[in-house]
Parts: sequence; structure tokens; C-alpha cells
Amino acid sequence: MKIETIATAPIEGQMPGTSGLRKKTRVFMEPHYLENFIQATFDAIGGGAGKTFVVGGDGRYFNKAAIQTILKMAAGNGASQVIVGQDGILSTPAASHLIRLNKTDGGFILSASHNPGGIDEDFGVKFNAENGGPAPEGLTAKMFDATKTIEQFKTVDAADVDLSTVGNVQIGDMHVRVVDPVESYQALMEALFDFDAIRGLFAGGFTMRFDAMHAVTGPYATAILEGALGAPAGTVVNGVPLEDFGKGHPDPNPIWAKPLMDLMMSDAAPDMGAASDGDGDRNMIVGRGAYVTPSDSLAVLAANAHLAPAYRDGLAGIARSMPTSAASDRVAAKLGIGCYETPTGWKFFGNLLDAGKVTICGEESAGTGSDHVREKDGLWAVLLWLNILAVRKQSVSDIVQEHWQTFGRDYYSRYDYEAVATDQANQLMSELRARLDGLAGQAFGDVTVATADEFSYLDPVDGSISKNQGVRIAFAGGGRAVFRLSGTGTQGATLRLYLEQYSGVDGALDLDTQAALADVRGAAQEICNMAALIGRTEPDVIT
Ligand code: VG1
Ligand code: CO
Repeated sequence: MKIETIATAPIEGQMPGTSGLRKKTRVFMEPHYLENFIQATFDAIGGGAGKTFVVGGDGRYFNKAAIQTILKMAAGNGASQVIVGQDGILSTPAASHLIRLNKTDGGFILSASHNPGGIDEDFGVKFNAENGGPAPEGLTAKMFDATKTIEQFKTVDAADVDLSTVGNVQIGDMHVRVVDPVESYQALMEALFDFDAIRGLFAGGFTMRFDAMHAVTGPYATAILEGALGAPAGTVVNGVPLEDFGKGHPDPNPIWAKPLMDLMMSDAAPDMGAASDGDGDRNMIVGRGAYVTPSDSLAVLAANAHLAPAYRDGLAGIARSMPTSAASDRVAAKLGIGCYETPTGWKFFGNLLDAGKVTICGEESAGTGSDHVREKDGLWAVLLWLNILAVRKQSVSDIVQEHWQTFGRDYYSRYDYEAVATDQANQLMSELRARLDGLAGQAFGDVTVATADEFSYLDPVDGSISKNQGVRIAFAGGGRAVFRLSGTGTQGATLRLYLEQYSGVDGALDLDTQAALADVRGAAQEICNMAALIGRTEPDVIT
């Protein structure tokens, strides 16, 4: 088969963000846009010759066409084998697992995760390295550099391959192995959890609704919950992946998963509600009448993980992203294990997991995971919850209440200000940075600043330093506000304000969250001069 070398020229702005390169779908469809980024990735890892890769995506619009392009480019770059999910489908955690299981040289995951899909919405590409985790910053920097000097890309002149049937096909000398997207992942879950106990839970009448949000988790959740675990048919809703996610926003939080929230707060609520995002790495957990914040969920999972077979011997340590609440730190302290605070984004957990320093990781944005893969894993979190419920035989809400009684409660909320003019957002952040040194000791309303700094991370494994990872302001009395700009948006800037207030062990546990955060919120908005600089203090989305 003829390898073609096609001349191209650098395209601006191909810098991977928090989680891969994300742009409007139409941008990705422009001539050579995808090809340049893929070739830059091959160049950054020292070429594709003789290597093996995993390729798959969340099924959004352009997924299938992009996969054909990547397969031909892998062949053009001399790869020996590519493993692809049937119909191009692979959830992010399943792709991470396949990379590790098959000891491949990495993988391409096509997704813009929780961002909407469709020709007028978003698309994305992520490269994961051979440990199964998102490319670390050193590698994404090399990829970006390569996009700035690219002159040609390699592909082959071949027909599209049929990905609709499991089996083997060839593109020239390259083997393409089309695999069932669920099979290996399901086997991994069965090895981690007590499926008999969870089957017993469902057999005993436990009820659940899992909202797959028309995204990639549908086939996984249906096979595992309804198939292997015996949950009644209809437990999984919106379970068929659609190219536009049913025109929804596949982000599992109380705003975008409102139908599920409404059900869980009603008299008809099942025992547990759960949802996951576009690419299946996020999760939302709701008990009957009780939403569990992702930060609390991480803490509860860490405190109870020993009840599941995989974690029976305890955890090595816990890591959380900096904006995530301190709830899991309290668990780590009680267990006497390591506790790590990393920048936002799963790529920072990889080294800690590889080095065996931590077992469980999580983010406030509804991502939790463990050392079983190198990505966050939505269904894994749901199964760990189910395993814990099956052993403790209590409700979700009782487990959370008991957790708060033991550790105190970290009231928590995130405010998103979307589509802010980029220069205004940058100005707000730079003026805030300029104020940090003088803030300690100053009072704002009823709260006083204890410390203020910009988060910089020193990776304890490889010694790399990541600067400018968000501004954090701690208040006397257990409050905290964090400010950072999103790295996953495709339009303007999104300012995120993360608010937290610790109750103390003897404090009130049943306050309204927004009321509990009122002082910290007022102080945060005043300190960053929000009203003047971006013209509003009301966020677009509160989670
Ligand atoms: C957001 C979240 C972050 C998460 C990232 C990718 O990033 O805040 O916690 O790791 O999305 O999630 P940002 O930079 O917009 O705040 V996923 O499920 O989208 O790939
Ligand atoms: Co995701």
C-alpha cells in the first residue's frame, strides 16, 4: 500500500488544554486540522513505526470520520497494530484499560467529554501515553511545539475500514483489531468488586436509575447493571449513544442532569440515582432526596473502599485536585495515609498512581477513579458505591450523614461564569494575583483572610513544576475560595469560582449549602472585584 506524504503548514492554537485539544467540530473538520494535530502527536512521541495504539471515542458527531483518518495516518506512520472499539466506541476509562491491558504505546481518545456534541458543537482529541493516562505536560508541550513547525503528514491511500464487526482487518501492513468496547472493561470491574453482593442487593429490591445522558456509558451500564448485576430493565435510561447526545449537555451535575435530580427529589425516587458524562469518566451520585457532592463522594468512597475486594488491604494514599474540598484530606488523616493536592486535570494523578503513592483520586467536577486505570471512571464510582451499599445495608443518605458526623461537613459549591471576554477574565486574574501578597489579615464582611497564594505544583515523583494553577484564598474559620480559568472551553473564557466552608466536627451539618457559603462567596466576589471587572456576580451554572 502506498504511503503518502502530504504537505501542510502549521495551524495556530493547537495547544492541548486541561484534557486534550478541544475546538468547535467545524474547526476540527477544516482541511488538515485533525491531521496536523495527529501527526504532531506521532512526531512528539518519536514516530509511530512498529508501535501499537488504541483508538476510540464517545460516539459524538465526526467520531467515525476522525477514526478513519487516524487509522490511515497510523498506517502511514508505520504503526504495526491499532485496537479500535466496535463502531469506533470506547469510553475514556475503557480506552485507558485497553492501553494497559495490551501494553500498547498509547491511544487516541476522541471526545470533548462533557461539552455538547454535533456539527455546531464541540469535538476533541486526547492522546494517552503507555501507562493509559493523559499525556503529561512535558509531552503536551512537545506536541504543541510540533504543531508550530509541521510541514507534512503521512497517511495511506486506502478505503475506509469496516468497524461495524468485531474481528481483524488490515490497512496495508497494519493490523486493525476491532474489539467489543465493553468486554475487557466489564471483566476488570468484575475483578474489582463483589458482583455477588451487588446482585443480592438488586435481588432484594434495591432500585436505581442510571442516566447515561445519550452518551458513551449507555452500553457499559446496560451490560453491567442490567446484564451482569440483574438490575431490572429500564434501570439505565438514555442508554443509546447519540451523535448529538440528544441535543443535551452530557455533564452529570444537578443542572444538566435535571430530570434525574427531579426524580430523586420526588416521592417516586429509587434508592439511588447516578449519571455519567459524554466519555464516561465522570459520575454523579444521588441518594433518595440527597445529592452527594463529588468532593463528599470522593471522601466517602475513600473511607469505605476497604469494603470492596480490590481495596480490602487499604489505600496507599488519596489525591485530589486543588479546587476539590478538603473532605478527603480528613479521611487520609484518619487512615494515616498520604494525601496529595494536584492541579486540575487527571494528567497530574498519573505519576502518583504509577509510583504507588495513591490508590484513589478525585476532582470536584465529578471525576473519581483509582489505580485500576489512569483515568477517572464514572461507572467504577457507581459500582464502588453499590458495593459499599450492599455491604453496609444503609441508604446513601445515611452513609453520608454518618460520614459528616465523624469528619464534619465541607459545604461546597462551584460557580461558573461562562463566555466571559478573554481579556476581562485575564484582567480579573492578574489583578487578583497582584493583590495576593497584602491580603492575609484583611477582613471582608464577617470573614478574615488567613492565607492567599497562587497554586504551584511540584510533582513529587518526577520533580516537574506546574505554575499558575489557580488562586486560593483561605479564611479563618475553615472557609476557602479558589479562582481559576477553565481549560476545556471552546468559546471565550470560563471563570470558575470554587467555594468551601468546613463545619467543624461539632458544627451544623444540615444547613442549606448556599447559605453556609454566603460569607465566603461575598468575600470572594469582593476580593476579585468581580462586579466591576466582568459586569456580573450571578454565575451561569452553580453546581
Ligand atoms: C474541567 C474540570 C476538571 C476536569 C476536566 C476534564 O476542566 O474542571 O476537573 O479534569 O474538565 O474533564 P476545566 O479546565 O474546564 O476546569 V472531562 O470529563 O471533561 O475530560
Ligand atoms: Co469526561
